Amino acid sequence: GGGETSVRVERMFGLMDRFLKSDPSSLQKDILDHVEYTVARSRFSFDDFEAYQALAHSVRDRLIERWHDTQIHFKKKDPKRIYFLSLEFLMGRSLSNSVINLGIRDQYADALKELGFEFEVLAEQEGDAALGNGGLARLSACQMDSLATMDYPAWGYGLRYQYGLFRQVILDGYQHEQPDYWLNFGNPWEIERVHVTYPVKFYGTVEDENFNGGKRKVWLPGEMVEAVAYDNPIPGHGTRNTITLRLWAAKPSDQIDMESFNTGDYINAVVNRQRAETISSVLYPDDRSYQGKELRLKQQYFFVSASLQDIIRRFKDSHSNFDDFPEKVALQLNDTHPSLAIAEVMRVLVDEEHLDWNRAWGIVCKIFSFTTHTVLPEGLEKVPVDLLESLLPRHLQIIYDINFDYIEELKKKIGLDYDRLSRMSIVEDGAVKSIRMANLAIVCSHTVNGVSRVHSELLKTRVFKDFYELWPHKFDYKTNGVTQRRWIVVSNPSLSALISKWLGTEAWIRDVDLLAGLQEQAANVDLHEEWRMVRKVNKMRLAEYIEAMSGIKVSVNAMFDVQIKRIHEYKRQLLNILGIIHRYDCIKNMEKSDRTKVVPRVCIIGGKAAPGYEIAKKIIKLCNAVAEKINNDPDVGDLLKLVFIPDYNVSVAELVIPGADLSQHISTAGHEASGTGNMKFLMNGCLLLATEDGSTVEIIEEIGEDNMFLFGAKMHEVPALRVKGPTLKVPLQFASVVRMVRDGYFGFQDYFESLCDKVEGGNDFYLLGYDFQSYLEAQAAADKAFVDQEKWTRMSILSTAGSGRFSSDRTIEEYAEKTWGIEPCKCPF
Ligand code: RUG
Repeated sequence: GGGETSVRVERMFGLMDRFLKSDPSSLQKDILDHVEYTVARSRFSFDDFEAYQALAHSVRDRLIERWHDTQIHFKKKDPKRIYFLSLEFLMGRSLSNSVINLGIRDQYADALKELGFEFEVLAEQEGDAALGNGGLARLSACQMDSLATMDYPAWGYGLRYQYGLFRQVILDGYQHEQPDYWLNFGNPWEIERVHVTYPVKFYGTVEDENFNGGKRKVWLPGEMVEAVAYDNPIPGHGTRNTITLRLWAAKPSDQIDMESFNTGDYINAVVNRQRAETISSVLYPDDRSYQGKELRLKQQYFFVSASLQDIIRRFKDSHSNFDDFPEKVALQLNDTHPSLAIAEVMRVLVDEEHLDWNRAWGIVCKIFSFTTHTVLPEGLEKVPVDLLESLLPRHLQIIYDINFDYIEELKKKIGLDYDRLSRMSIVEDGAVKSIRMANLAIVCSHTVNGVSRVHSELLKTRVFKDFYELWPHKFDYKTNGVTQRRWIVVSNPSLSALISKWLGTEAWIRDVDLLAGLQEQAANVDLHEEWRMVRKVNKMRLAEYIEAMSGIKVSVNAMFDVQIKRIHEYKRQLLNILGIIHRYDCIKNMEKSDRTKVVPRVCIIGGKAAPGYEIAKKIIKLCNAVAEKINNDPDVGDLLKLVFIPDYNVSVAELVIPGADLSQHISTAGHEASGTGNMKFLMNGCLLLATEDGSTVEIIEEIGEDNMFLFGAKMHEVPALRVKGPTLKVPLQFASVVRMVRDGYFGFQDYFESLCDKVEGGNDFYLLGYDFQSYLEAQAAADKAFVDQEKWTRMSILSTAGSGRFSSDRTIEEYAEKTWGIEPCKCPF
């Protein structure tokens, strides 16, 4: 009876602390309990890694508590929710970020100290969660942090790859890839939900079935796998809200295929079932060449299907009419990777929920929004029709039907302009007939956005021009942002403390516009002194890391000049290296007495090349070959060092960015959709040497061009320069540094030949030769500014002060208000 239940509930409440306590002795007891009972080591003997595990579990308990409350609160309030679908999330480490967002970092540090452990040392034990390639994936992670902090009712959905992005090992200067089996030692930051599973179907046939006097389509799948949820709680800062990143893992289906078990080949039947797991086994390490691989398509559909089943189930828990769906659900497509979701929603509504086609289409048109992250039309995904037909036969039919209706409408609007119709079609007829995923996403989404203002301009005037002319209202831009929690508070604690001290508040951690308050102090000598001190400490930390990793000793008095990002021709790491060769050559040819005037530099380059991207791999080798030469040349000494940091990832970035004086964002204008590294350096008071590309254009507007070092062809000049290509005059210095590489000055003459060919003889697509002169001038200006430490420090302070606009809090607020139509839903404390 009711009385009995309430006695039981009361008893349960009595047994429970409402909130886990966070005083030092409670934390110590928790940690030791986890050592003993979770990690199963004796509390009298455990090492740093075991201590980290126990610590992580104790933090996890606190996360779970908040997470439960948040989910219950969301359920009760039933607000409109945003579902962020992304095939990639680069979360990096979770420990420091979690305790900082929970507001209990100092308590943990004190508690650990008494037990004889350093918080920072234990934090170093954690490996990165690297379920993504680069900018796009880290952006998703920053946005999750902002969604949680700003109390939005949000869910992230993605794939739980068993192998994250490969580990990069450098042997003899060459990149080698090793698997990242990141789950080897368990993952305390996720919660396995063995009961949250959905079947996902593949292959098979589509049949017509009689239904209500008419016909309907039934998909008879040929394969079934199970998607199991793994929940990663994402805590907000200064709020109890803790949202969910739900990642799916593939497991063999519970529905036993009797056929294969009855053949008597029991072992093989089991082994076949095991193959299901390969779907979520490995992240594709190539961030922009789509090869039409079946496994990739399977991954996309697998995560989309499981996520939508989950989303629809949640909707149906409290609603019975699908017409209300758009009032409760917003679906964000992070690039084209999840765009099969469009066909899947149609399939579920029509085939399973039996809505008529038009009603379903009306719903679909209101729920999807699409972000594209690329500039190049060839960067857009295409799926061969044959592949889709065999893997997802019903989805292909649906896409054809969508396309048919859409093209009919289009003809009414634009007439029979067949060129344009064929460009705008979702289906591409060609040698390989294929589905253009971007076109599908544009046609079916209510908004399409680029990730910086100039990127959006390119979309409107080039990449998606036809669509923009048809639906101008669909297009807008949301300039990317990064979270200051991770990129200042977690990774640069001394700068964080300094900022709070000078602003007299910590409120900037949630309201980053307050950083502008530093502007008034930009000339204050006391601030200058403290600012330089903080920067020096960070440089010392970085110098220690460099020495430990490469044996190279660097001087902290030198300018630390950093370029860290994926290796791509358009990002022009090669321009950087050729500039370094030029600097080296100048020093070599200088009178000894003149060398005292040289501003010492430590050039740091880091980044991974996609395993199949030959030229990018050669760039890495060249960097290492040049480093070998320079670093061992006694003529040069501390005046110039070159360091290639292996296995660049989120936690390496957290160490390198605070220690950088100068950072390079030097893509050929018109190629970087946005860039987000520039924002992280800016926040940390690092000066930018950059081209006017992507979001850098907006950074210039915030801090002024005097506050950075700009160079290079402008975006509108690039197309004409390319046409002129072979007739362009290239500076002598450029020819001469390329000659050094060609002539084998750094060894490996044959190997580098094709690399040199890429930038000479009219092949210089990315305009390295054309931009070289102005690049060297920008570098010289940076040297000059560095000598004047007061000026430099002022510029540095103004960089941080002007970085407010580039917080992902601002980006997320724009999405929430303009695109998703959602409101905060704050869980009471
Ligand atoms: O290359 C872009 C960056 O410019 C951008 O800042 C980042 C986040 O929007 O996304 C990167 N990107 C693009 N990563 N993968 C792609 C392929 O579409």
